[in-house]
Amino acid sequence: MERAPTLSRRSFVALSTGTASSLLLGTSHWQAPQDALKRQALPIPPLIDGTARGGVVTYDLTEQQGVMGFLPGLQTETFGYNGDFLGPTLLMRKGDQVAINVTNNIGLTSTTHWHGLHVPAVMDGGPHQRIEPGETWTASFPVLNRAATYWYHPHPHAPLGQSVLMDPMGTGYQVYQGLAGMLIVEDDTSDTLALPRSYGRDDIPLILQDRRFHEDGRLMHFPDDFNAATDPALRKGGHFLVNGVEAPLLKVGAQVIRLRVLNASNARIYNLGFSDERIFYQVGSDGGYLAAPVPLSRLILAPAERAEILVDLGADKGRKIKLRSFNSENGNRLVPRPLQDSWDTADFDLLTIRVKRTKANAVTTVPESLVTVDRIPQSEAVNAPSPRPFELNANPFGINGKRMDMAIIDARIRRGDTEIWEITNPNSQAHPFHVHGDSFQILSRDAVLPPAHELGWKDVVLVRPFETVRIIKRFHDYADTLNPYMFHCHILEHEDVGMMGQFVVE
Ligand SMILES: [Cu+2]
Repeated sequence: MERAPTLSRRSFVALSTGTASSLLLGTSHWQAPQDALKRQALPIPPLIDGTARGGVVTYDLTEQQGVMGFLPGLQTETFGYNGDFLGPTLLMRKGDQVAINVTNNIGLTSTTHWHGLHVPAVMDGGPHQRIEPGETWTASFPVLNRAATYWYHPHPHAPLGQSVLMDPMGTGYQVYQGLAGMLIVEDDTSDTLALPRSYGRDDIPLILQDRRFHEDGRLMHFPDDFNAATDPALRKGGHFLVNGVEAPLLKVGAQVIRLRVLNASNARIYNLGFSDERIFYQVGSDGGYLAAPVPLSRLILAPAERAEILVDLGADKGRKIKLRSFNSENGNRLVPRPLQDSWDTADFDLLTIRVKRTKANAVTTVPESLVTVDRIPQSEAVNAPSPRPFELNANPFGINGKRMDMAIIDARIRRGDTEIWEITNPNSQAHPFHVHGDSFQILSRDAVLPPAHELGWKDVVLVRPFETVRIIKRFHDYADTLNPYMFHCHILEHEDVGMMGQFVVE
């Protein structure tokens, strides 16, 4: 019997390395997502753990053009890394020195950003690390992050202009076309935890995305065929893809499974839960494990956020359970009425889980505790009495009254400092705020300690309408006065029109 690769070991066998196209390919036949019809199986992106050469673990990624069959009888032109859509899951080990070669074959200027990784700014893959068509860019860095689920995606910034939203050189366009992949870091701590760790068997990557199509199958980009008067100015849609397939089927054993959920949507916020209203357990947030599993019945996941959750299916053999987004419960609280589409306020299914027999060596219990999360003391911050302010502006889009300008450094931070940032959202729309460079911690939401599942390491925080959020972040290394890191809204259309800024550590 084929053995599933084990994430805790260096020596696992990559699942179908190099054959992303056979898994995430246009030969797939879309099936209407009704129970009467046969659902397509959830594709599992190939897992690659790199090639060790001379003390460096090397990964190769190619941004390329592809074709997918998302809709019956129609072909959709896409982009993907090493395949037609999305990309392989990169597995990294904390402490390793890695090099990632990224070749750009999409015919457009691009970049590739390691979302959540603690890397030098010049290796970050932000807007300044351009990869021109036909070129290869190599990012090399030591893996300093804790074990967690990270991801990678393009991060180009098109020059501001009237057509910036549909500019193929923007981040929103390139991610929507399919350029995104998961990145898993493991470390000595994760090795010791009694968590499901067989990639694709009981440790399942789930990349959530929504899409909207033209009648001929082309992906619809704002604003080419959107009606500006009635459509929200965002790339959203009513086709919900998980790992590139609409409403797929996952078969797992009657045991505890881990879902690594990544919201790789341009703009959609999900309110996750299960069709039978069961309790699930969040064990990890953007940048690490939580102190203990947090029982939840709902989990809001904003663009770019990740959550690792455990689902105990031990008593569910023979049952079917759906992972659903209960967006009807959001009402107008996250996306106000003029900006809503019907899926912002309706429930919809993302994934059907069919529970089979318990597999050998299955994890059958949810652990009581996980790791020690050292909360950064506020007294460590150099600016605790007056946190650095970030006001999110929506009319026009910007931060602190200013649109992103590639030539302007918006904040200079001293190496060695710990800072508190205060993010205020005076708008009726929620904005997921992301900071590059390393993980941070959330101190408060409207001066109140956040809930337990937000007390771990984060790199994106959803700032709700009229809310003030304080985060604390260390800037202890990688000084570079020339190369900035970004902070921005991770609604990609907002980022593209200028809801972004730059800071240097010096
Ligand atoms: Cu925004």
